[in-house]
Amino acid sequence: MPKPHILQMGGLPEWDETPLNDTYEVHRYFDAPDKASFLAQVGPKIQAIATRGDLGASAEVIAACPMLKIISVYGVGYDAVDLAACAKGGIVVTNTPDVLTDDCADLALGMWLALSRGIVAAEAWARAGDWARKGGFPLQHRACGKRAGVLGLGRIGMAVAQRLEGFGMQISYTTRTPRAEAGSWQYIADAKELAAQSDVLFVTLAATPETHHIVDADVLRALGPDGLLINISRAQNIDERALLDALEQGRLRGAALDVFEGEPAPDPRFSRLSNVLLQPHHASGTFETRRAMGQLLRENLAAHFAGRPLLTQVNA
Ligand code: 8YV
Repeated sequence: MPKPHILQMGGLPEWDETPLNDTYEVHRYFDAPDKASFLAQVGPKIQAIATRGDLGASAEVIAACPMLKIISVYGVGYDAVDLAACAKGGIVVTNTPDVLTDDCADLALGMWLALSRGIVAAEAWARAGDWARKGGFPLQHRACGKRAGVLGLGRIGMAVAQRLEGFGMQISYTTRTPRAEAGSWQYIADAKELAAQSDVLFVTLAATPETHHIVDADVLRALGPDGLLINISRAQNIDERALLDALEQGRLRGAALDVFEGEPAPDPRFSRLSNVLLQPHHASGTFETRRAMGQLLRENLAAHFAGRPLLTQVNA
């Protein structure tokens, strides 16, 4: 049986690359020096795309693959996949939910604690000998027992909120409609109102056209000069320029960010700030989770080619 042809948009760990290469005729888009001529050459053969959450698949790539039937995303977020182009071409999209929820929530909590308590600067203080030279590290603000706003109470937002309960936080959340599972957590319909009632705002929303810049200058103003912002979702949920202005002008105490508009090269304005904690988009980056994500990506492809129901399809 000839192997199906798939287009791979970005690098994956060796433990995924090997089985993919064993099963499929893999065409490595990310290695091609001239993407346009590569697509023109291999596009007509492509039956499936294997991509990552951060890379997705553009309308241009999809249009170059007339035989394409499935896009399997390594990641829960599929905002970088052109869903309109998929709908037009009858292409199904799958993602990797659930398997990454706990690690993403863990990193969100870790980022919040590190930012609140100045853990990164304190480590440098101890390491560089400032402790002996200058004395104790400057006092920081308490993290626990404050008001937390969770913007987006999906799987990851829920896991973040559950962890925050252990820190004695008063939890409020914003979603389109109140969630029965939220128990005693306070539902606040509006993002600006949520920010006004929060000391720390966790952004855990899936990115859609409706959530674009949902955290704008007004929301940041409502969070206020004592507020902290944590983003483990997508950069486009935040107006990054408004955030940088607020941070530079001391209108926000701090931000911890795992995602950036220009990633993998964040705006250099971020690096000049001492009130930020910057992370390289690795909320799902553990061996355990990445292995499970790769397996789910491959299982969705295998189900498609065997004519079985897909495990985690996201579009109709
Ligand atoms: C990954 C992600 O970092 O799940 C997502 O939506 O963005 C992440 O899990 C990414 O897909 C791996 O490159």
